[in-house]
Amino acid sequence: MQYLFDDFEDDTHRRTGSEALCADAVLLRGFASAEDKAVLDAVKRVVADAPFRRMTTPGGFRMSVAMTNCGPLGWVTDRRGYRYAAVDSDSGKPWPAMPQVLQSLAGRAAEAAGFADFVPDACLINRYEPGARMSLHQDKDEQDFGQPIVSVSLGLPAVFLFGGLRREDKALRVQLLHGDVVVWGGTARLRYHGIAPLKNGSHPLTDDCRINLTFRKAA
Ligand code: MD3
Ligand code: FE
Repeated sequence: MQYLFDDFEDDTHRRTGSEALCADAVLLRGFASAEDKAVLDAVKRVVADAPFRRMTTPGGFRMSVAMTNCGPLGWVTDRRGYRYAAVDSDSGKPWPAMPQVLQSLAGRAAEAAGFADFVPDACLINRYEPGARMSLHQDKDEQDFGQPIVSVSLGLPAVFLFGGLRREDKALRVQLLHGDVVVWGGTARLRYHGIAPLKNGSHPLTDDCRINLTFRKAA
């Protein structure tokens, strides 16, 4: 009878279900909702070992989004460039291991979107406070663009900007809500994307912020 309940939720609250954002990008509405507390607990454990920090771009700008990582590799930026690194330069230690609940969620979401056996080696964790934004960019620091990226949104809602393969292409806007998961693969993998400045708000599980996790196969 699970499907009846799922349909009920779709039709009355739009909390679950999947929709294609474009070719090869699947939005799984509410896919992480049932495990939101376990996911946020896992994030807390990571952050205890590798605190959020605002990194510097190669051009010398301090990012408004605070970041940390877990897994064998972590995405970093500094004056030397963007790259994946095995060591957190703030602590001199490897990034914290990827909690099983996070690895499992990413694998199940990829599977639901048609990517079997997705095993991420990097999870970038972004924290947006009101006003924080991410300008249009491509994710191209990974070695194999045939591997998808899975993103999980928690806490305050954000407007996701979703462009084309060229920076000039007009960006569509879609709201990402607590519990939403998006899987980007195939032709969507190199689309420009970003996040509009976060609006003020309060969420029962994250207070005044939005947390986004992106799972990648970087190496
Ligand atoms: C489309 N993060 O960390 S997640 C990033 O909400 C990043 O924090 C945003 O862009 C955030 O690089 C957006 C959605 C997302 C992530 C990766 C993508 C969309 C993507 C890679 C390719 C195409
Ligand atoms: Fe990105």
